[in-house]
Amino acid sequence: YKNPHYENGRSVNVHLFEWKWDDIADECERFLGPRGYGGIQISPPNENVVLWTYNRPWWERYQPMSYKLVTRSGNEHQFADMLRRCNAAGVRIYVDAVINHMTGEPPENVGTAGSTAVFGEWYYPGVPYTRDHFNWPHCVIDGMDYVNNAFRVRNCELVGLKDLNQTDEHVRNMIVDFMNKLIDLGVAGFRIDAAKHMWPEDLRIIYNRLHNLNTDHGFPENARPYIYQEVIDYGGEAVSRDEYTPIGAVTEFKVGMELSNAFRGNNQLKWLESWGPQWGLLAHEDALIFIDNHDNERGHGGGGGILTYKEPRPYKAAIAFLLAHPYGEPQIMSSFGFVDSEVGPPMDAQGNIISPSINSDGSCGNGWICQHRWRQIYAMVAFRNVASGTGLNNWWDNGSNQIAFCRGSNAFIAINNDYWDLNQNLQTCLPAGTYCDVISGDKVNNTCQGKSVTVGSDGRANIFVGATEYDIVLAIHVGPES
Ligand code: LM2
Ligand code: CA
Repeated sequence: YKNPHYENGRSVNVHLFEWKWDDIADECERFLGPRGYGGIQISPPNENVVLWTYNRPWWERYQPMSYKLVTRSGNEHQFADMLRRCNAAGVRIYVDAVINHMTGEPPENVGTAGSTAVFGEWYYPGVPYTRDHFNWPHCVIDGMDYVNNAFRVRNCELVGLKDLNQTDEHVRNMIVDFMNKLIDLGVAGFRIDAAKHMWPEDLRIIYNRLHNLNTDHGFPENARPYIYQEVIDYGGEAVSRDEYTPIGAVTEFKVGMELSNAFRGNNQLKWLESWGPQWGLLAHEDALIFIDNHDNERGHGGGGGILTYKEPRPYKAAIAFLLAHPYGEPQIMSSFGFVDSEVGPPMDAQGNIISPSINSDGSCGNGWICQHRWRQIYAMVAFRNVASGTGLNNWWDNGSNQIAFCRGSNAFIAINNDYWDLNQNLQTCLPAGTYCDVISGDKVNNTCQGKSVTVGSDGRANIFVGATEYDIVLAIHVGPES
């Protein structure tokens, strides 16, 4: 369950938050496939409650009404078409699986597929679930439970969302049928939403009943779905991330916290020489890593203090380090712009999501940020692909916030987070030649639009990253883009 089953030569999972299935299919063919991205996390594909009361917030999608594949992102036909097209383009799809709970008791009770619920009866006919399928006695998690009561964290309600009992056979069957339907349609795996709130023993049983990935979509025989479980664990809680690593991969939230801290200048970059488990992080093969996710990007999920697209200079540098370093399985966020942390994606008066437009410079419009289309980010996806299979070597630092390292003899990166220029003759580990710095500009018609670096026969080059430059990163590699 810890292999994302990327196609050869690909890496990096991008969360296309609230995107529509038709738009994702287009993006696979016109951008993500050609640029070497490995996969996409999509928003929950199953029916959720419609909340006009709050002007269709993004979080309505974390309130399931049924497992029918009808949401603002599209219907089942569009979902299946996306899977065909993205898998054909070499890009995998991972589903955000909301299986801990059903919708709570919001002021409305009609779902995106038209299903209704009788909240007072715990009755969800669209599945169906009845009273017997939820945890009893009814209770709601409070703040102290996270510190000292794992039972209540798992068997009481998360913010009033009706808490399913995954120990019940009917509940297991409904969840397994839902997930197997998605696997048969061609998905490569799942983000398990709110995994902390479910018992690892129950999850293990559910995972073991899942089908192998669909070989018609290019997956190898006997391939198990990739499973990354959302467990927020900064330490000191009754539920630990380590309870979940025996059954699948786990989100490592400490990565975003530590790298945000460092790239904000609150910890020296030189310490990153020991980046990885020595920092108290999960083992490499267990860790799904990211700077920001859809919750902490907007101060939800106990988040905050995390770098986001709103602080682009340190954010891009933190992502560059995340992608350049071999540790963990990286994911990047692709957002819509927001001021209000509750507001949903760009939409028209009827509540239909407005597609991102694509500007002539490749960036997105209509309110979409599309970090995955930022040169400094897609260039580092190519860097990671070129560096695949190599280790980290020739670490250099200046004793404070200037660092550089090689990935085998395939790729080299330098980062300057000091207030003075980085100007050094460094070992790049690359064959002699002239390379384009992929951060400061694309290579067009064999010409660098940004900086270039000349590597001598000894592998050394003069590396310059000025303190006031637009970006604080320089990256070169043996791939065609550099
Ligand atoms: C998650 N991971 O464990 C998701 O990443 C996170 O985005 C979800 O919360 C949460 N768990 C449940 O799946 C979001 C959002 C909450 C929101 C819930 C449900 O962060 O604010 O809660 O989705 O939509 C909202 C209201 C809350 C209300 C609740 C139930 O904000 O005040 O509680 O709905 O009606 C009474
Ligand atoms: Ca639960």
